[in-house]
Amino acid sequence: MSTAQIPIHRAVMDDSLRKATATRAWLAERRLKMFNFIGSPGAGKTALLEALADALAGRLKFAVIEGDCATARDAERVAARGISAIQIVTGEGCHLPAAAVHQALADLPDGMECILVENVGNLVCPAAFDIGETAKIAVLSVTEGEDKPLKYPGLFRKAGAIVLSKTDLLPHLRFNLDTCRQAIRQINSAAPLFELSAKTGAGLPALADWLAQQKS
Ligand SMILES: Nc1nc2c(ncn2[C@@H]2O[C@H](COP(=O)(O)OP(=O)(O)OP(=O)(O)O)[C@@H](O)[C@H]2O)c(=O)[nH]1
Ligand SMILES: [Mg+2]
Ligand SMILES: [Zn+2]
Repeated sequence: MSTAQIPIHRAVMDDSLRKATATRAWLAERRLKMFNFIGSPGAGKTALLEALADALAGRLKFAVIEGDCATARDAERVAARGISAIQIVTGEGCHLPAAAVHQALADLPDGMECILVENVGNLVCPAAFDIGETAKIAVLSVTEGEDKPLKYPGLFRKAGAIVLSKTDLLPHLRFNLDTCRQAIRQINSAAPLFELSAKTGAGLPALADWLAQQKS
């Protein structure tokens, strides 16, 4: 049985990679950069994009691509902040396929400098699928526990930047910040770590600076 499954899997991955490569070329032609935000359901990805609408205003013109199994709620939240947002509904799909992202690019407004993609809430699968992004950004919230980078290392290993979100909640939790930092560094010693709260705005300027400074 497994001999029949391997070529199918390979064909799917090859097709996905072709679409990601096409997206990378599309972005390069327009000197656009694209960041792929990945984290668990409820980690605070949309809240972060909402906060970045203010933090990046006048510095980096960005549009958003949202991925969710159902509803256009996240795109509506981002659009309410004056940001162009396209919703991809994946149904039972647990990650954004490269083809869907590539198709969405055509509907983005002109004159953008950056695209921020919020992937389907999932700590595992979206990390396995390249969508042609400039970098993946792992989003981990303090309510998830400090051991998650060790238990789900794939995303944290591949991330070009790591966000530790909801830091305003730290006084209310049993969460050891140093243990979490060590866990992150055990998996990825190079990626910048942004400890922030989308609610209070603490730590947000450092991430905004990093996004603005990245090359396309
Ligand atoms: N205290 C606090 N709560 C936050 C913060 N960021 C997000 N939240 C809350 O966390 C919950 C989930 O936030 P979302 O932004 O919807 O999370 P998400 O990662 O986009 O969720 P999915 O799109 O469903 O995967 C909401 O109730 C937010 O108000 C934060 O910085 N501090
Ligand atoms: Mg969301
Ligand atoms: Zn998936």
